[in-house]
Amino acid sequence: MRVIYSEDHKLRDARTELHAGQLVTPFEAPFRAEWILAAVKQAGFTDVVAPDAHGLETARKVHDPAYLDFLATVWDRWVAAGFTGEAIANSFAVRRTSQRVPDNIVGDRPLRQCRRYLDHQGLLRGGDRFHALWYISGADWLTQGNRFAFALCRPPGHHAGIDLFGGYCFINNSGVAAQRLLDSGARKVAVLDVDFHHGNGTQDLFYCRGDVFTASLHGDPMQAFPYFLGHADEEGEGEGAGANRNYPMPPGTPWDIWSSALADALTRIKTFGAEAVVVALGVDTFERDPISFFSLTSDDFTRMGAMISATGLPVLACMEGGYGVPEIGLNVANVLKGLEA
Ligand code: 5XA
Ligand code: ZN
Repeated sequence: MRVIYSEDHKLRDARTELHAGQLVTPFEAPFRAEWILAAVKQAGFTDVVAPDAHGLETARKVHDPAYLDFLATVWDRWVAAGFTGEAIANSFAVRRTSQRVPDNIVGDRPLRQCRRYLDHQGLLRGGDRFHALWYISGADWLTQGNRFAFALCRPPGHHAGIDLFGGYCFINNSGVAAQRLLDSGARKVAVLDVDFHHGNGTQDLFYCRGDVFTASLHGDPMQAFPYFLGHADEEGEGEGAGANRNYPMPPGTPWDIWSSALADALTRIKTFGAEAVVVALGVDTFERDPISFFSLTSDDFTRMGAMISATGLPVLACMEGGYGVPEIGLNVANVLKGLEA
């Protein structure tokens, strides 16, 4: 198991999060990666290397280049407009309004599109916007013939769509990694999202494509973020018809129900003909996660890794959610143990 990690993740250190109507200390914070790193090392995963620097070439194939330009320039434009707090939209283009993009940064399309997610909207600052996508080095490790890699990246990525950000995510790390695998010779790959929250961004990236199967196991969007995508009848369109699978589940979902969904997703990934699996690895399915409502135990994460491993496919796990409880590190380490068992 190659673990890919860089201290650069600390550059992402948001100040505020709008949660339950209050500005709170963000759940998605640098300590998470530090706790996870310590736990995976303690569990014996000591092959920890820094990612290679990458340009935006692969990201441009899954994100709108204009969106990437927006990310690259928004902070400077925000500051130039005289704003000092985190970049956040406070004015939205709702029904029966013009879709023209105003000159003022507050009206820029991606910034106001985040109304769809209405979540933490503080934007990356300075030079720290794109380092998370460097973790596509994990894809290269698989392409070199290795079976497992774990990209311990922050910020997470699975809510970042073609030209949208939200839910702490800006660049879709798993999606970029999947694209990298394809560019390196794989004909078909899968992104398996086991985070508690629906991978709406990943679904958006690949919804009309036939070369990436996307499956997401998550809290029912009728009750859980991101609310507006993640229903079972979203199955892909055009060339992607049949290549998206959602498994929304209710509060309290335990391992026996959750693992039935996982078994179904893995069967479909094999039938699809995926040559590798990128796992969007959130551990916020844990029973004591502070912002989620499933009931998985720490031992269940080992079982999860073993089930994914039983596909026989190369696996790149990319870090997504999991918050605020000491077990996040143990739970990630258990998935890695299960993969290698
Ligand atoms: O996987 N996504 C998350 O964990 C972010 C959830 C944000 C909820 N406000
Ligand atoms: Zn999550």
